[in-house]
Order: sequence, then structure tokens, then C-alpha cells
Amino acid sequence: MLKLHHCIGARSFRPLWMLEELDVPYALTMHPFPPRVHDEAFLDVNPLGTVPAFSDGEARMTESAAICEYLAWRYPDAGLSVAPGEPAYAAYLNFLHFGEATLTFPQTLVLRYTHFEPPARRQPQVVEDYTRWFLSRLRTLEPLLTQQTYLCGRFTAADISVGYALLLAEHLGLDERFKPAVADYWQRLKTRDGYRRALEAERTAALAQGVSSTPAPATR
Ligand SMILES: N[C@@H](CCC(=O)N[C@@H](CS)C(=O)NCC(=O)O)C(=O)O
Repeated sequence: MLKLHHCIGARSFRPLWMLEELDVPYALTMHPFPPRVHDEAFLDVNPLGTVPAFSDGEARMTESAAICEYLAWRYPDAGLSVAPGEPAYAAYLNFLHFGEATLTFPQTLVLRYTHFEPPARRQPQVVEDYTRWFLSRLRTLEPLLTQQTYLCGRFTAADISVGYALLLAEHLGLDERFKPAVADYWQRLKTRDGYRRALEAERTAALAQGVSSTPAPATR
């Protein structure tokens, strides 16, 4: 059985969205955020205390984009990966990592210095600088998305990786500053059945497991 540990609104939404796009059975365990603080037993599952934590039999993973790639290859018929022989292979790998390393990282600083730190440690300059950093890193997407519906032609795990970064931006209120093609792309992603089912799955599981269904601040 595939098992995923998740907090509402966290990066573990990436593998959850993948699982729903693939329409395969899985077990979803919800945690209050941050699990490291609120759920000490979780450290036995992932000593880092971070979500996602994912397992498939003996396989254990804790990186959201890598889990998406793993799942894409585990269920190849769904076509959510791009194979080395395909023209979009390099773009696929690049966007898969771009979503986390380039688009999510600066937002974690914005989040930290607006929400997590006590008022005395808030850093408006950091927030402003890394907001600008994030928005400027969307620059490579804009011309591409004026030409095509998805990053690699068809919908793939790379769209989920980048899509989560856009979801986090929406939580932070940065979506109002998306350029038109990125804004349209984000609206398009949100109409996908898999995306909607993933939102519903986290809400239902949170209620059933007694975890607050209010979107948690997504990251640290
Ligand atoms: N690079 C990792 C980052 C994982 C991560 O930092 N997750 C955050 C939630 S979005 C977390 O669990 N933070 C809790 C903490 O730092 O204690 C990924 O993409 O999965």
C-alpha cells in the first residue's frame, strides 16, 4: 500500500495531487503543522519531521518532487512522466526541480518572516526581497505558457511541481501579481479533476482524523 503523510497546504500536496491524478489506492495520514512539534511519534516515520513522508513497501521518500517522479514511473501508462527519448525530457526534469528549488524556496522565506517568526523577529526587507525574487523567477514560464497549455506539451508531474508553488503563492496573496499567461495556467491547473479531488481528499481526511482543516502555513 502506498502511504503518504501530509499537512494541509504543505508540499506534501504535490504527491497527493499525483496520487489523485493517477487514481490509485493509497493511505493518507494527516498531521497538524508542524508535525515535528505537534506529533513526536512522526519523528519515527521521518526523523526530519517534515512532510511529505511517503512509503511504498520498503521504499521511503521525503522529497515532494522526487515522489512525484517516482509515482510517474511506477504508473507509466498514465503518461505523467517524460521519457529520456522524448523531446521534452530536459524541460521535464528542469521544471520538476524548478518548482521546488527555484519557486518554492524564496516563498519559504516570505512565509517565515511574515507568519512564523514572532513580531520582534519579522523582517519586512527579507519579505520584500524574496517576494520580488519569486515573482522574477516566474519570468521563464510566461513566454512558454503563451504558446502551450502545459510545461511539457501534455500535463505531467512537472506541472504538479510548479503548480504547488503557484498554490503557495496564492496562499501568500502573490497570485494577484502573476502575469497573464501564468495566471491563466494556474486557473487551468485548478480546474483539473485530480487537483480538485486532492483538495477534497485532504479536507475529508483531516476531518476524519481530527486534524484542523484550515490551511496550515505551508512550510518553513
Ligand atoms: N524539499 C522538501 C521540503 C520539505 C519541507 O520542508 N516540508 C515542510 C512543509 S511544506 C515541513 O514539513 N516543515 C515543517 C518543519 O520544518 O518542521 C520537499 O520538497 O518535500
